[in-house]
Amino acid sequence: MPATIDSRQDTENWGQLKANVKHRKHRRLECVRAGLPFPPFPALREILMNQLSITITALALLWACPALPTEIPKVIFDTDMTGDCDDCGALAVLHALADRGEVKLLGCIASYGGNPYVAGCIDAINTWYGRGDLPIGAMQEAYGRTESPYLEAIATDQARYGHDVVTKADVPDHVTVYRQLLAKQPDGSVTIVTVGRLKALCDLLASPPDDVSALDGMALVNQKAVQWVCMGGRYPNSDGKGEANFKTHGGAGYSKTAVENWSLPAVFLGYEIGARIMTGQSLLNISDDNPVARAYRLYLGAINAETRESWDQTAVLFAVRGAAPWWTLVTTGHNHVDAEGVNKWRREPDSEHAYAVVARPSEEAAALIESLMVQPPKARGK
Ligand SMILES: [Ca+2]
Repeated sequence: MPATIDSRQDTENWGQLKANVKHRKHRRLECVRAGLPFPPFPALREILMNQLSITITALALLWACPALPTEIPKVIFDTDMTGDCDDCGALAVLHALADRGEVKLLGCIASYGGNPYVAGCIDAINTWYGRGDLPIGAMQEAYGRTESPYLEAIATDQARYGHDVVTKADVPDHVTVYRQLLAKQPDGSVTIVTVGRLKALCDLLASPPDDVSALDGMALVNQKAVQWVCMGGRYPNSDGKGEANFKTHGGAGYSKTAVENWSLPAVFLGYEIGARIMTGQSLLNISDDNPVARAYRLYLGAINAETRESWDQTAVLFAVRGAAPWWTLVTTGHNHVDAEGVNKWRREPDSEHAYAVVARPSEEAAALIESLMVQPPKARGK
């Protein structure tokens, strides 16, 4: 991928944005779709103003929506935390940004149930960051991979982390919690971030009305969500390669179903976005009392490495801060996913889909993600 986007792409994106903002009713959705932060936050403005090399596009996009609403993003984090450590890193980034007042984390969904300890590891991390009471829903069926170098060690160490969830049996199922979290929120306000396989999201979309809501899953999502941010696929296409979240561990059919059925804005951060952003080294110097550091130490030890790609962190960073300055968006077209989980960007017809393109050197994004992952919790415990 190019380190910076060319001027033709800049012009296309900016022209598309202007047209959208001018002609469409829901200006806020357009800002979300374009990856604009809502609201603009001081840290990003500082970065923008201090970096002379920032593209004109990034500045123009930032100021394009001066009358943005003042609420911070509300996020549901849907994770397959099992076989890789970047899910733990992404959850750490979300908590760090929540500590900075930039996002409200509503709850977590474990989309894998093959290993029973996913929910316990999530709860240990949430408790480390002082949010041990955050709702967690977990896939109760044995779907997904089972092997993990860190889940059981962290989930069962209640003496060290003080959390109260150990296995998926200790929490409700993923659909119930998804529906409860959405039903409580104002209309058009929730960002769903998925950083794994899409079975949990598909189960939500297919869910019938129940005691939680008279709406079926599709209607509930369309009423309560504002966007979906998805780490999945490769862009502009994954021909010949595929991408793990979209293709492996039985995920292909769910990828196709989720992408085809989602009708609100959806932004995809592909394999190529996180693959160049290497992080985690700083966590190796931190005590096992931090469960994220322990997960990285165990995972990196198992693969004999000192850093790891940051696929999942890019999705949460986008969900909270938007595209600029790290990425620009291609917004014209739609993401086509076939039954094998292979995706291809098609220019027509246009849709609510967009995908991210690298706009800044990966080392800069890595430094930001690394700093957020090691940011000490504002408060710990329940
Ligand atoms: Ca993941």
